[in-house]
Amino acid sequence: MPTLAFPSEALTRTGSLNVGSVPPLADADRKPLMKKDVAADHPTWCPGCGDFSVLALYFKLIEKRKMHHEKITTVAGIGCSSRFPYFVQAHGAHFIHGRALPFASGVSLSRPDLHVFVFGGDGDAFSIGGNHFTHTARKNVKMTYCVMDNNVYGLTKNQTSPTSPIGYKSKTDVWGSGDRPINPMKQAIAAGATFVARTTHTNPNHVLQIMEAAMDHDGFSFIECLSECVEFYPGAFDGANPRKGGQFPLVPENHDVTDEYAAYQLSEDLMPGKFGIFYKVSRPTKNANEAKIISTNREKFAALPDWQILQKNFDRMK
Ligand SMILES: Cc1ncc(C[n+]2csc(CCOP(=O)(O)OP(=O)(O)O)c2C)c(N)n1
Ligand code: SF4
Ligand SMILES: [Mg+2]
Repeated sequence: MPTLAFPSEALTRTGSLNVGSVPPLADADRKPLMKKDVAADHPTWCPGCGDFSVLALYFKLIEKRKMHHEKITTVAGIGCSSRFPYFVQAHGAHFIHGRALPFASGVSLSRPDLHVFVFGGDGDAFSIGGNHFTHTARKNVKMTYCVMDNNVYGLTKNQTSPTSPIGYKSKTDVWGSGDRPINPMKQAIAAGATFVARTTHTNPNHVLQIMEAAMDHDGFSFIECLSECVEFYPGAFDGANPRKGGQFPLVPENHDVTDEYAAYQLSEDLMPGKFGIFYKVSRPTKNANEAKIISTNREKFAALPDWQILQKNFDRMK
């Protein structure tokens, strides 16, 4: 009876289970993945939706960084943008609205060999998921969270989102929104994210550059990626698109990314705003802190299996 090696050795390069006796190929000998190997179902977004470019650049990232199927983990909540994992032929989850981050935290903490990517919308991130955003950022759980901000709820057909500007007319604000929008960059910095960057779907090279830098960051990396909803909020980001008469101002070269106050100041200007890395600092991750607790306890109770160590903890709580 063939035995299954678990987890990564159990998968061949095509992602299927390796139940035979042929040993898996070493990473260096494996064929790099191309877009066609990871592109799943045909995306069901409206033609022209900004989310298409973000997905295409994620495929480019996978290709460029030579990731293998079993190492790609794509998690999302609910929304047009959150349909992302459906379109990626690899591991992932389309989870509950606003709850992608707690799910992703579990994956990240239990599988240190993976880099978890989370994609979602402004509603998913800052309305229903606002609390999770704050806590995942402050805990510095290692993952990359890319919010595809279109300033509207797209999937549910045009309601005001937390990033809709004052005056925006939607089904929930027929006379125009009167509520001050949140500033995602400030929110991320204040919450304790250790990597905070901004980009826009209309500048593919920049998106890829930011995705790579975010992936390489050891901690919670947050990207606000402007992504136009052509159906309900067309033209929302023309001000940041030089092809539509707007501007694409980069973060100044002399900006100190470790200066929290300077990062705040950069976040003041909303449209077009600045593009690039606003903030990047090094702080212990929850992953590292938990790994330390686990190894200390394993040493202390060396003779016990994991479940008995866990049982001992439960017993202490009685
Ligand atoms: C608990 C719950 N509440 C509400 C909804 C309905 N709902 C689905 S997506 C969504 C908002 C999506 O907006 P956003 O996150 O900005 O994504 P977009 O569609 O704009 O990409 C809402 C309110 C839901 N699915 N589950
Ligand atoms: S409704 Fe908007 S966000 Fe949703 S797929 Fe269409 S263009 Fe994209
Ligand atoms: Mg949205």
